[in-house]
Amino acid sequence: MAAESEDRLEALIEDLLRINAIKFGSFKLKSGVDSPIYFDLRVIVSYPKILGLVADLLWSRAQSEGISLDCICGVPYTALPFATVVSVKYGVPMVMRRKEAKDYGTKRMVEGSWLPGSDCLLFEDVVTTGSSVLETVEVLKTAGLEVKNTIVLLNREQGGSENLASRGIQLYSVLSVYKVLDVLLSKNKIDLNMAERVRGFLNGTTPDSSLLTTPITTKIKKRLRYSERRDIASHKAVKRLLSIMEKKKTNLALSADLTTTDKLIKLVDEVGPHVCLVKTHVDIMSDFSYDGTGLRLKELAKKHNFMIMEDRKFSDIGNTCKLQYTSPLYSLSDWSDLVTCHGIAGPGTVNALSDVIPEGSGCVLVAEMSSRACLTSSEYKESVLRIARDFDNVIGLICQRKLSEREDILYMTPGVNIDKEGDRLGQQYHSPEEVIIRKESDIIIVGRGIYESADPVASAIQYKNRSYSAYTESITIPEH
Ligand code: S5P
Repeated sequence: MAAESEDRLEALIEDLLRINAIKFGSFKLKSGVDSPIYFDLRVIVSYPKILGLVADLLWSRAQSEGISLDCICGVPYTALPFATVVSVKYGVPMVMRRKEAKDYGTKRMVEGSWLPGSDCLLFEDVVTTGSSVLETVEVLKTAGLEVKNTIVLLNREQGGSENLASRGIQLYSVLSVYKVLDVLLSKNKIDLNMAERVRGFLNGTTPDSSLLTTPITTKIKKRLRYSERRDIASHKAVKRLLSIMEKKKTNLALSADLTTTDKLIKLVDEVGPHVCLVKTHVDIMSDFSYDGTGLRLKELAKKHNFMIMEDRKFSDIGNTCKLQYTSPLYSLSDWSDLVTCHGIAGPGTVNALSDVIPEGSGCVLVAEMSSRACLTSSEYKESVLRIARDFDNVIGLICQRKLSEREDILYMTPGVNIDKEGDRLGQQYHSPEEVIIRKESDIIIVGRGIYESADPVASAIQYKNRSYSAYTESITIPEH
């Protein structure tokens, strides 16, 4: 998923149900097949607020993917007003595809003004197989426009992406049909029976085959296994962490926020066998020393096979961060594999750290925070994602959910606790299942849930088992 505000997406899904743009029941499709779900997004045009929200979400998806374009076009008719509103709101030139050629005058199939070879971004309301996108692409190409990217409001996940990719067109979606089901289920707008009926229909039924241009190969979006992710990843640290997660069967990170070396080393030695990563805050310690703390942590990392992330949250201008990272007081590069970094100062921070972080180590960018009323707006998250994309040494994100489609980086989520909903200082907690299954994150980061428990090892095992089972559950969706 792109870095859209989850709230806006959930609000849109509820609005679409309210205005009958999404319907549940029994509907006969063109193919004669009975479908338990039906989308009619044409009605959106009569609801200006919803239309405005749709335009915002489509445009922000284009921005977060960094799509370069000269103009936009909506597949007629439903996506035509979507493109128009984007054009007006964001000052982007638009071209308009005619459905029928005029029988007098110019006989043009595309209206507007553009230079030959201009990049045109296409918007569509719903994609099933992608056939209507392809039809419009052909017309635009004939008129001298290039189309490499399409953004769809709702992807039915029935082969459209693969079909378009085979024609060189990348499809991005704002919503997937599975997301719609999850949100409506969580808000009690549909019951489990209906959700299962629709899932069964989507997984097991061939869509309107008369519309297919190439055979469907994938009908269900399957979560990739750690081993598959490892093959996709290019950064050594990502490969290493995924290998540890697979070998030790753990996606738990310990946030070892203890203030003395003795306590820290004892906890890490006990819990080390159960975690893939230990996260530290050296600046909260009263007695940190390079030999006494840093190097001992490094020995334990070797002994128990985990990686170390110093949660320094670098956030200053590049030069200062470089000085902080290389300060001999901490010698971070000698014992930590990863460091966290904010995006607030722009790309300069990561850029400066790239000069000093050794090969095989990397940065984890804080894109989203767990604290109440934090300031990580969707625009901010999108900018952080752009920085992550621009720098090879960014190996992952601190976030509350899987914020992008990228599979070559890791999504790590703090704010996890089985017993509490939060603390008195604004921390907000979720369960391991919520984070791994519903929010599709990779790693849970747990601090007080482990080190403040009466039996930290037993608690770590409990978090590990629940979080890893959540992962195995989400990769074992049956394929059809
Ligand atoms: O958004 C965030 C980012 C981080 S890195 N929220 C967080 O809580 N963290 C860190 O995760 C925080 O600094 C602390 O070290 C840990 C959470 O600790 P817990 O005791 O609340 O589990």
